[in-house]
Amino acid sequence: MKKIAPLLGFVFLLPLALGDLKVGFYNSACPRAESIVRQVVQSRFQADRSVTAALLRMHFHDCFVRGCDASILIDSTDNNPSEKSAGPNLTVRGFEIIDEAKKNVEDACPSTVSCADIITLATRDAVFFAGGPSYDVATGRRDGITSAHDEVSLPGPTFSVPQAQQAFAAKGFTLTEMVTLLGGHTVGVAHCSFFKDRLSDFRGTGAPDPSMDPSLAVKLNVTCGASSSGDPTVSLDQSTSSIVDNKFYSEILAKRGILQIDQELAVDKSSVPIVAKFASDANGFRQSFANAMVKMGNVGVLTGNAGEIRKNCRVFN
Ligand code: HEM
Ligand SMILES: *[C@@H]1O[C@H](CO)[C@@H](O)[C@H](O)[C@H]1NC(C)=O
Ligand SMILES: CC(=O)N[C@H]1CO[C@H](CO)[C@@H](O)[C@@H]1O
Repeated sequence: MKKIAPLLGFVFLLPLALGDLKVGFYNSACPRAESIVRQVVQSRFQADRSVTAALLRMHFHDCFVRGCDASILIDSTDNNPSEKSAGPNLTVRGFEIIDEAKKNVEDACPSTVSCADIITLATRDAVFFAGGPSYDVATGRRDGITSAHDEVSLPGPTFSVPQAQQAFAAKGFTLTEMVTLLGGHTVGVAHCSFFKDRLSDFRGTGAPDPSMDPSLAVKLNVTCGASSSGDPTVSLDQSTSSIVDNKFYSEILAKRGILQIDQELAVDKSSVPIVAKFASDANGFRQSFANAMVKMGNVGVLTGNAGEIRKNCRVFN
């Protein structure tokens, strides 16, 4: 046993080794790869600034299920209900952006650039176009050959900070990194169904969630109210909803978080100092966000000869 333990440690560390990922991995095999992706994201962004939110959430959902292996892109079939068909994935969007980037990259360099790298690069570019930090990402990820809806277990919007922390720790993230990554909610929207429980009879109290600004609760109640049809959406960051900045943190300090988990960050004693720091330090947040995004892009990646380079991001070769 004593002899085996260090060996096991070595074996378990191997898949985490990032030796095969490097900045500029495609420099010789496909020198235009990064600029082709950037061009697609730029033109999509000019037409619709919400692509940043779409890609950020897609990247998170990809990396937190089986690692960043583009498993989220696989279309469901009758005999393989993929990750896309799992509850939390229902509102993930932006697949057509990846399709367009993949098509253009395939035209330039067939079967060379992975879908997993395209998601990572496209997200990095979309963050930059939305006013966020500019950062290098290592590439060389390979695409996974499995995508199953029953493997999707992501943290939920009603999680407490300790519950969410457990989910993030399982992927190697600290509490500070979790608070940083939840700053991704500086852009994008949430459907009423994800937070409506906070607006009335919260947890059977007969009253709205006391941690929400009452005027915000009234406003959201109108948007989400009985007279609205379907499942409306509201901005996660009620201040600057399409800019990647630190305003999300001032909003939650002012009790103006939309999702319960977002508001919890500004309530829980362990996370509120981190929230307060980011709220008052725009540059500190930018730097931390860039670092945390790079780290998220390295979760459970496949490299070398593992997996494959998909030809079509929606189907296994
Ligand atoms: C505890 C962790 C998290 C929970 C519980 C959570 C939950 C949610 C929920 C419920 C929505 C609304 C979805 C909808 O109504 O369609 C959402 C949206 C979003 N999430 Fe998260 N999230 C988490 C972490 C993250 C992370 C780490 C990122 C990225 C760094 C992220 C980025 C986004 C973005 C950008 C949107 C808006 C999507 C859009 O506009 O289509 N989230 N999240
Ligand atoms: C929202 O509407 C419900 C149903 O009409 C009501 O019971 C609740 O008090 C309202 N909440 C707020 C904050 O206005
Ligand atoms: C984007 C996407 O593929 N969404 C799917 C999520 O799952 C539902 C139900 O299984 C499908 O109808 C959607 O097409």
